[in-house]
Amino acid sequence: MLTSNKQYISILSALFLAMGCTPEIEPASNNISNYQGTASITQGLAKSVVSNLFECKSGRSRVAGIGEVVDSAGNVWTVPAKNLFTTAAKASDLYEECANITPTSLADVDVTAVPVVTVDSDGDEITGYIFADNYFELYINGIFVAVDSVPFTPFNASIVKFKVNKPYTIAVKVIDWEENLGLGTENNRGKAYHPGDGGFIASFSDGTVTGSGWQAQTFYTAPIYDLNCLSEAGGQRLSASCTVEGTDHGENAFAAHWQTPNNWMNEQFDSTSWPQASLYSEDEIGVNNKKSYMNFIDKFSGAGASFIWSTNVVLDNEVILRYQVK
Ligand SMILES: [Ca+2]
Ligand SMILES: [Ca+2]
Ligand SMILES: [Ca+2]
Repeated sequence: MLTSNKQYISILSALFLAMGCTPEIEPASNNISNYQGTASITQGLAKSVVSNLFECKSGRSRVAGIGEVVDSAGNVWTVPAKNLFTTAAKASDLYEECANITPTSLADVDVTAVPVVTVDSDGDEITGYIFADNYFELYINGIFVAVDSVPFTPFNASIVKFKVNKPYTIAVKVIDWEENLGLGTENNRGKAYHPGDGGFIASFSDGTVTGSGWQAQTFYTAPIYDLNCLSEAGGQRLSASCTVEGTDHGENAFAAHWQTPNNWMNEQFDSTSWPQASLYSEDEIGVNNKKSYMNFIDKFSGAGASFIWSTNVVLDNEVILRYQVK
């Protein structure tokens, strides 16, 4: 069985040579038309459509823009992902430097001020504690609860409340934001095109925590410098063999896009083919120096929650997470 375009090309090349012909096939790494996976591929910088979603009133933040990039079939892709930041209700802040909300622990947070979203009017009231690198949109049984109040940086933490009966379904869109729109990178660690990482952790007052029982599917993977490094197995969209190194010359990077289903947040949505979430340590996500995480660690790893994402926490930049609370 042919496992890669590279093998296919080398076999074709050998055939051509045996026939006395010169092969005229470009390496698949440079040629979108040789890509055979299910993603739509774009190449290069997206056109900026929103220059910056978020102004940090107190302190500094990275520019959180939105872009559009067109694939070879003419389809327009929004990067880093379609989102509701400008229009939807923001989650209450546990910690948000730009708004000068910097409590040292949960004891200093007025949790009674957090609005309660009604999913079931006779349901139990549940409180959720959330930290996302970088941004989340939360739904319970398809009912919208809140979006993250900071799309990119600084790192913040959120608290939400909702009333629901078990069983119920948590669905979260998470975005690892990017500065170089469409390229999956940011100016960081001394490189102009550094691929930042994601990560999501949450606990809920009914004992629900993020972990390997959750599902995680990716919808946007970038930067990709060699399309041969992408593969798929069952429902998995894999990029483990793609480089995660930063570069000063990432302007021609490829990106892989998959359409998000319209009803991904609904209880009835069938995600049975989706992969199980991958777990990441606090060291891997790099939260040990972040007060927005450490000041509430009792509600994160201290509550038994793990950081989750898809299989590639660096390159997968739009991920949807789902979990049914039984
Ligand atoms: Ca955030
Ligand atoms: Ca990334
Ligand atoms: Ca990030």
